Amino acid sequence: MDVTGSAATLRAACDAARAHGHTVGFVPTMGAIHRGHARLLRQARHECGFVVASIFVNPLQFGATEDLAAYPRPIERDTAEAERLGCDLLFVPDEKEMYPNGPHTITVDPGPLGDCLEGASRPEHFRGVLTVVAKLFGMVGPSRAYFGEKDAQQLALVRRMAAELNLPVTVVPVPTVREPDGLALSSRNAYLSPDERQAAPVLFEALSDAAERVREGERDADVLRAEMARRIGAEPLARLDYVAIVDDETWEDVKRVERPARALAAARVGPARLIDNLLLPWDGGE
Ligand code: PAJ
Repeated sequence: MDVTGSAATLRAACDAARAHGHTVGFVPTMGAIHRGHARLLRQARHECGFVVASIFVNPLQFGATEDLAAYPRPIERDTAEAERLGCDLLFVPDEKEMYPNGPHTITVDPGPLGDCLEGASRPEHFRGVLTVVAKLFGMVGPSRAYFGEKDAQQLALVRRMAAELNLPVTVVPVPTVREPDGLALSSRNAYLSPDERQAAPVLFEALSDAAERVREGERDADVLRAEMARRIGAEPLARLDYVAIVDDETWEDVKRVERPARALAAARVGPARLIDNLLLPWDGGE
């Protein structure tokens, strides 16, 4: 595996891979690689001739009060892990390489879906995400780019960006990887104390409970939302941020679960802000 911090070297390597007839697959990350990231990399390896991963803790997507400085950066372990997972090229730019002229004047506007849910709690977050993802797409020129369903709103926005800006890339969704007790893997789980770690699966439990109720016939989304909020609210170590049930295509709040709908939850557990989501069963599915 080659490792580079240079966008020019990255572009040349991707051009060469394409010239050899390889499909270029791309997995953007902020590092602290865990089994969630690993699943993206494995799928890319399976489907593409040339696999590029990036590690860049993107300051543009962190709010002023967020964990930018504290975000874990175990670069040696990450490099070994990317190599073990079959990555061909690891791009690890510094801030100067990504933003040589300081803050951008041109950014990607996420539109209304950028302002709700995660966007309501983290203003400007999705503008930062889409801007860096657009830049990385421009540098790598991937045919296929892999994103986790764990960050469902991010995945939906990247898909919309690719579709509406006619970017020549297929955005590939990858299912969420979880701990045995249901907690979705996240670099931020490292912030949890043992007690907080025990409390953290409450998000998944609330989402699974909603899915179970739908299976048993409940269709009223307000009933499901109230029950999810009650369940998370009953956990003393969790501070609920939001619960939602949205149409899986439009991301509008639904009244009744009669089409593919997604349940989402966000809560603060100790120092960590955790998010999770689950596609609900519906009559046309399963
Ligand atoms: P990061 O949080 O490092 O996540 C990188 C990718 O891994 C994202 O697509 C995310 O959805 C996926 N991922 C994280 N945890 C996962 C899990 N438990 N199961 C499956 N996939 C998981 O998301 C970002 O970085 C950044 O916003 C980025 C897209 C790199 C732009 O800076």
